[in-house]
Amino acid sequence: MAQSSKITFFNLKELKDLKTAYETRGLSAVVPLIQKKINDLTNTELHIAVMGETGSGKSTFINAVRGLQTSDEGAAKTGPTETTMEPTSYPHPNLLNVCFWDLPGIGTPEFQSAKYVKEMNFDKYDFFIILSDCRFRENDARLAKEIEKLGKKFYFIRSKIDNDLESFHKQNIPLDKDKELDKIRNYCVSSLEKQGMLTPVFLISNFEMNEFDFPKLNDAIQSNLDDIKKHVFLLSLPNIALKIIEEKRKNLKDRIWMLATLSGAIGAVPIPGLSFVCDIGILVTAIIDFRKYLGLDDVSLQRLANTTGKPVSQLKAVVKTPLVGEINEQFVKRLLAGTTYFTISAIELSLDFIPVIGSIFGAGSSFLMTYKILHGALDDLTGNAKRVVQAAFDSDFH
Ligand SMILES: Nc1nc2c(ncn2[C@@H]2O[C@H](COP(=O)(O)OP(=O)(O)OP(=O)(O)O)[C@@H](O)[C@H]2O)c(=O)[nH]1
Ligand SMILES: [Mg+2]
Repeated sequence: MAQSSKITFFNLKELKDLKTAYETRGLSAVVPLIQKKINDLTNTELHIAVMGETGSGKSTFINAVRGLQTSDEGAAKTGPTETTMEPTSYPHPNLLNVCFWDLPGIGTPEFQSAKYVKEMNFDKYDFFIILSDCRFRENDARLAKEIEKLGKKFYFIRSKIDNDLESFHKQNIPLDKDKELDKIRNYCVSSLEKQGMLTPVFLISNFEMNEFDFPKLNDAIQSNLDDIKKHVFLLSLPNIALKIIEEKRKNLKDRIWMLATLSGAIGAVPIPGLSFVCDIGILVTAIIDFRKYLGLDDVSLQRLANTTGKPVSQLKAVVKTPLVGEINEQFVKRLLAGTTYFTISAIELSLDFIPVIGSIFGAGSSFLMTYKILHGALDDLTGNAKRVVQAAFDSDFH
């Protein structure tokens, strides 16, 4: 199937290893290879450093990208008296392997970039965000050059863009929004150019993360990450736009054949009384994970309600799936028994795209059941997550 032929997450060598393992040692030899990949996709760490002058909005940004308000548990303290003096880590509330680092301000004139790089342990970060709420200065450019020397990526963000636009309203000045944004963007880019740094600048408001250049920033970050880290980063994004939900669906879909293969392998080498339990375990865990990544668990819904100022009951009212209740063995057994609950299209049932092993599993196998149920569950959860986003933002934007 042309549409499904791309196997993501495995490079050519890994696919060859899978094939060889299967051909020489059988199905059970494939299990650890797939298990390792799923483990990487779930647990690979991502460390993101956030820098900029005092008051530029670092802590607020770190909260916003994690879908948190300052008042939420685990949020970074914000405001004029909360200056960060040493690197502070802020784990993502749903993905503990994703960590944002709030680094101390770089405002002093005697700032020494090389010393800062060493003291802040730049080696450990995957990429860097440099924020400013006005133009960028010499210190920002010097830092970026140090980051470049390490072969790492940085992204310049001009924050508080809502303030700039608001000032037009306050003074009753007519506003051509795109023109004004271009002006600010160009101004920031040229302030960096003057420091010998040719690089894009992304305009954002920490209070309206689904607006302005936030989508472009995400695209830029993703384009510079390897497949595994890109997957982890994408899953960490707040569920604030239909595009993000849709990208998460595509990424999670690419995990399903692996989970089904594990389930199928366990089913194909039955341990009396155990195999069924193992298969159920895979399904229970996957459904709970999918739900969390798509922001449909109770805590995530509450957070989105806090962010948007909507009562959580209004968001829950558009959620219409049994998958938001308790997911346990009994629940999954009921799903398996009710074969009509989830349907699957012919295209998705054509398993010829699955490397090596897809074709060996017949109808009714553990592989196929897992494959069907997880496809159905993912589509069901995605539809609900999209309705939640629409209800939260009262619109059907992007
Ligand atoms: N309007 C607007 N205000 C913002 C934005 N981001 C942050 N702020 C406000 O700016 C002030 C400073 O934000 P912080 O996030 O505490 O700044 P910081 O960079 O962490 O500051 P230090 O920790 O002192 O270095 C707070 O009052 C925030 O509410 C934004 O995008 N728009
Ligand atoms: Mg701070």
